[in-house]
Amino acid sequence: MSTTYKRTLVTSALPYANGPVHIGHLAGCYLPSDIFVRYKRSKGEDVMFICGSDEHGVPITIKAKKEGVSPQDVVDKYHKMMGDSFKEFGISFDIYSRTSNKIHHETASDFFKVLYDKGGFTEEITEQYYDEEAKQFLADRYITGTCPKCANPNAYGDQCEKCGSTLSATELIDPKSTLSGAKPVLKETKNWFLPLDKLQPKIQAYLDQHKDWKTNVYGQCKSWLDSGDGLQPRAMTRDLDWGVPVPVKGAEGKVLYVWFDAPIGYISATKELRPNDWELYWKDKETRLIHFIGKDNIVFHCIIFPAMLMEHGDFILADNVPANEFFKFRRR
Ligand code: B3M
Ligand code: ZN
Repeated sequence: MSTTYKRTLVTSALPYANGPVHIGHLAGCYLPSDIFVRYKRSKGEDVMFICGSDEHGVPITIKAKKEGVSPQDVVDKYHKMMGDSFKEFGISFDIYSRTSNKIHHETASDFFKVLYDKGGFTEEITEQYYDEEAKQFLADRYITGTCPKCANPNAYGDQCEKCGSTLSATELIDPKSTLSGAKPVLKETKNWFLPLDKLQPKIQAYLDQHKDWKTNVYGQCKSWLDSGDGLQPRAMTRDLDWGVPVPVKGAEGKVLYVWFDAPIGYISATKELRPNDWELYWKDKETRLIHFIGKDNIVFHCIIFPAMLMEHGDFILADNVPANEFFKFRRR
């Protein structure tokens, strides 16, 4: 848009702390954002460059179980490794923070509370697989079974890696918990949903102002909005013990959905870096916010995070979301 801005806030996708940085991520996200920021700095502009490790989510807990260590051990190891790599590559973040730190937990928890108090969530009871031996609800990745499409006996509750089908855990034949080997049972659980269906008109209006975004980005957003029934409510809490605890009575043993807390990581990292004037970067209309991301993260940055920010109020929304393909290198 043609607005004149006083400052720019640039965020780069927070990489998951469960493996090293890939060359494809550098080429697709971190290098382009670094070039952009260095250009702005060279012109003497006020620009802030934010990144950090995304330290929650199910894959980290699975890795920890496999290695016989705690999730905190996993993220400590990879947070350090990735931070060092970015330094060695000369990526010039103003801060490289992490989502397991205290300021992030507080910021994400408060953010949820604000939405909750405004009636911004709907409560829904759904049936989820539960492991009676391990006494816990099972994320889709913790369930294996036979694929209903290709009969692969080792399909996961979210997808079959043999035939590539996306699955839901209840479709698996002979499901098994990977925690105990037990047959999981369906059990009711309550979670909090962001009613994206009701927010669709506001999101539509926001996207309508940004037809100038890259074609792949704008196109993907359009196809979400225009698909079948449009946007659907999405659970913002999970039955899991690793993450930011849900700050609500009756939500014991539940954490915020990793995609709820991770983008808030941009805000908490800014707070950490600039405790006294971080709000200038997130709430002043003369700040231009830009998210550099990989193409798999488009819906979260262009639909879900803006919806969260709108519902919260006060915050500015991204003016651009450049998303690139991460290159894949394959041995032939
Ligand atoms: N960690 C996904 C990824 O690394 C996710 C990005 C979070 S950005 C808030 O591809
Ligand atoms: Zn299959």
